[in-house]
Amino acid sequence: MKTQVVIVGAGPAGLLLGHLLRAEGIDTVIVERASPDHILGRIRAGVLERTTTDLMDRLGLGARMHAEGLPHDGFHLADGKRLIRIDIAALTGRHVMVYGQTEITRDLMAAAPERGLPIIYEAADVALFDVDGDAPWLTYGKDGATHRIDADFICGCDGYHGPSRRAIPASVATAYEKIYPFGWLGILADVPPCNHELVYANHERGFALASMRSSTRSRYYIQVPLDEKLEVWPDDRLWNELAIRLGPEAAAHMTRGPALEKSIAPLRSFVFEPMRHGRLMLAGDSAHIVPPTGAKGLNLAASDVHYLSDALVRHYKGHDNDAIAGYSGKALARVWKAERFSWQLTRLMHRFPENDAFDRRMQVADLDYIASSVAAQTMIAENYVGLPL
Ligand code: RFL
Ligand code: PHB
Repeated sequence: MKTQVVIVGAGPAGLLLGHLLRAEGIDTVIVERASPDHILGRIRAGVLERTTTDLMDRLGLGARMHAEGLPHDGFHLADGKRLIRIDIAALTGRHVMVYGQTEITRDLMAAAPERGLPIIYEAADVALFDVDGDAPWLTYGKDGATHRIDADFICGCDGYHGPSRRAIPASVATAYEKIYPFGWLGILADVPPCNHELVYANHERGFALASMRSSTRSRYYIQVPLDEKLEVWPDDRLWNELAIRLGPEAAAHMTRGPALEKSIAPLRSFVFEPMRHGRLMLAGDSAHIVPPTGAKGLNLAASDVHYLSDALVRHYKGHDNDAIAGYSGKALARVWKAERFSWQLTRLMHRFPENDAFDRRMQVADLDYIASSVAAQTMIAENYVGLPL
């Protein structure tokens, strides 16, 4: 098979990119290792920046998001004594949208056939070839045969564990990484949220987050040690711990219910530079990871794809050969700012095993300062709502 652009991975980055290219008449094929059910069973992001919702609107695929999503004008930082409200609407004139990654993915997957965007699911052993030449290609296995796709460009949207980044020689790249000594244990339950906005809590016993997917479905997280086993957190113990860490106000309004899903995710900061090698471009988690504290991962995937689709359209339509070369620099400038914010908020809100009493007082002083300073709140709000493209 021959196409103009082949995309590896049908997560949010790959699906958004595929639709944006198809909307401009560029022939595009997506190859994805997993099945549609597997992809839609992954519970991940919940908070969308305007950059991300704008892309859905541009594609004419935002109707369900606007009907079912919840616009949020603010969120809270809890420090054990009080809730500090960050009024993002008043401070920035914008809001964020609570709408699950699963739902965005469902909308994009459902619209693919009618828009002429082929997605080859359950494609095994994807391998990339000649990415630094003029005619890159890839192979995959399906139905007992090996298939080949030739393309002008390969876009690696295959997440942190995918093969695309590994096709770039270490000699031309630099990877920056920070592994945190804890993970997030998440629970999804069909119960109303304890607060109509998100609550990020810094408690002596560790971080907790109260989030939601709708007015009847809640998503909560607690910080746990990296080697924690799910079995030691039956639902009752987890609800009790959430009530303690989120504080009395949230606990008073917290409804408990059976877990629909429970899982532990490690926290990592990671950036791979450059995001392009020859005719292979990386986008989303394949090139960078942020800890989830700033709700930036999916939104960074969307901003990468904004820059990348723009570069590919200018290449094909504007005959601008420099557009592709400029992609990595443009994307990375925004990526590093989101890395900074996610790292800073993670440090502010979590208990690190190596922290001593002084470090703890620094966190408390930081939160006190944020509570009293409009400048500090504005810094947080403008990053949370998403920096301009
Ligand atoms: P994805 O979603 O990982 O998709 C990559 C796709 O590539 C496929 N793939 C392959 N396909 C073919 N061949 C191979 N060999 C392949 N290997 C992998 C995979 O099956 C998959 O379908 O990456 P993408 O598209 O870059 O999207 C990134 C986001 O998924 C991620 O950044 C966010 O989920 C991060 N994140 C959050 N981001 C936000 O913006 N706001 C949030 O509130 C937020 N909360 C979160 C999060 C991530 C979390 N976890 C579990 C890591 C909360 C959590 C708990
Ligand atoms: C979520 O609802 O899954 C969520 C919300 C905000 C975050 C991270 C995750 O910062």
